[in-house]
Amino acid sequence: MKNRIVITYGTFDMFHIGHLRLLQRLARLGDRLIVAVSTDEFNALKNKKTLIPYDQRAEIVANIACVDQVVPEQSWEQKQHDIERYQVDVFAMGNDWQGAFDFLKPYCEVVYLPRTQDVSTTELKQSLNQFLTEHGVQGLLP
Ligand code: C2G
Repeated sequence: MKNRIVITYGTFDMFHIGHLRLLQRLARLGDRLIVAVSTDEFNALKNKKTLIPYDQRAEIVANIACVDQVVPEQSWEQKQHDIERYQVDVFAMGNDWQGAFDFLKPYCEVVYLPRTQDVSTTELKQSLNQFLTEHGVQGLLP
């Protein structure tokens, strides 16, 4: 019986409980979880500013117990290729991407899971900036 392979994609900047809960839920969808972590160059394409560089974000995700493999996400177009290359059965994302990747349905199952509420990198930065301001520290996070 073929191992059921799950893949997901993301930046995973300032790794937090929302990321962990999603990865844990994704891991339960199959036997093997592959995570494609967005490179710094690809994040620039996504207009996404990150605090933590790719090599550290990738190493953190690779060391999450439920993650079996980390690969770089370098383009929007690589998903279909990855599905073939890694013999993926399930493509899954948080539902802030609901419907965005339905074009992959001919190649594998496409699943969108509810996001973890009340936590995001943006909210973490806002809390940190508030903390810094309250303690009179300049140079806030972008
Ligand atoms: N996520 C979540 N709950 C949160 C925050 C994030 O479930 N509180 C999920 C997102 O839905 C996403 C994953 O965690 O599936 C990674 O989130 P980001 O690092 O913000 O990834 P993103 O920038 O959306 O990149 O090609 C797809 C993109 O690379 C996705």
